[in-house]
Amino acid sequence: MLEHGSDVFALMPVVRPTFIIQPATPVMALSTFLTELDSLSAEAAEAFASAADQSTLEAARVQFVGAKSGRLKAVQKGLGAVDKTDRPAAGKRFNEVKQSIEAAYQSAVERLTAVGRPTACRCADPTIPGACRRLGRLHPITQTIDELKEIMGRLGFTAVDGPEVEDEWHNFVALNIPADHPARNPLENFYVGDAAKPQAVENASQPRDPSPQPLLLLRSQTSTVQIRTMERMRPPVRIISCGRVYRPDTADATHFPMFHQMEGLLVDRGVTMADLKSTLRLFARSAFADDVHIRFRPSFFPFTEPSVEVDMSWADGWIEMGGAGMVDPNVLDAVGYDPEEYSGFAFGLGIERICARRHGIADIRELFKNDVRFLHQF
Ligand code: FA5
Repeated sequence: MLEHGSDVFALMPVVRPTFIIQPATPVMALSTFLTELDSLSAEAAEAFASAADQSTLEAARVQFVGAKSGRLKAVQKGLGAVDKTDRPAAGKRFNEVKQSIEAAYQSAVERLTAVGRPTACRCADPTIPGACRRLGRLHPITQTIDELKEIMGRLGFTAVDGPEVEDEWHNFVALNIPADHPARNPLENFYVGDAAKPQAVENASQPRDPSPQPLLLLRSQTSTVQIRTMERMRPPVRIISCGRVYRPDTADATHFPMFHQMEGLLVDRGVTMADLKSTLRLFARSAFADDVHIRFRPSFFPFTEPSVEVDMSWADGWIEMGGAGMVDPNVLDAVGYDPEEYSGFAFGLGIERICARRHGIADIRELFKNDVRFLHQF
């Protein structure tokens, strides 16, 4: 037994250190290591993807990721031979390749397992959420038209339609627009056919165009429907007509070459301008809000006398919404109404401007881009 404090080393034999000369570890270039890794990765992916049955897959697994003699293991050992400074980069790439080889193996396992499953299980899985169908909706202009019809219906106006391809009689002549009026200029309209052809009828005092093929155009205003309605009805008349009209206008924030108008027409005994204004005021309050103001500005339309521009205003200024006036006696005459007995008012409002104002749309061109992200808001 040794005494506490005795010098234990004094009892041990002196061991002289032996120096064994080890062969130096060969240094592997990083590029060589990475090339080896890449080809291993490609070969393993190919082997797993092409394995047609479980036993081929198992053989590939042992070859590439086998714990003892798998090729991945062998490459991992080579990591130690990579120069110390390159080792972090080599290790990082090794881990990535290892994960991708394991993922390739896993997907091969799933593929071969699925092959063995009964077909019925593969096509009907009631736990998978259904495909969500996006619901469509009406275009904001169509929604606005529906609301305008509803409002005017409550004021006693019936909605009627008219054709978009019109003859000159309904678009101009019966509306008291003579042949030399600038509104009939071919450059101001979309004529269908030869607009240079001389017309049989130039104004309403002549008999109606007897030719079987009158000159046609895309209607430039819904006022055409005033004529078509009065031709087939006797007073009292109380209609609106909403639809497309076409003009070669340059598109900007408030104009488009195709747009929509709401035409209104009321013909009866004793109709006055006061009826026109109260009707438009009632309409505006229903379509917008109680704080809307209405202003009539003197204007000229060949088919109304007197004629006005209808402006509406909110806190931020006046906007022109349309034209209006008392139906011109010449127009009543052209459709066979007695102007001594009947009077009437008419108006035509721009539906894009109404829609834009209701929804705070700054530029009416947005309405026609057909961008569902925009349209879906309404
Ligand atoms: C007319 O079209 C007349 N037919 C209105 C009328 C009817 C007057 C009945 C008298 C009696 P005007 O060209 O001003 O009028 O057009 C009426 C409204 O249509 C304009 O105030 C505007 O709101 C709208 N509008 C006109 N051009 C365009 C366009 N290019 N794009 C969008 N809206 C337009």
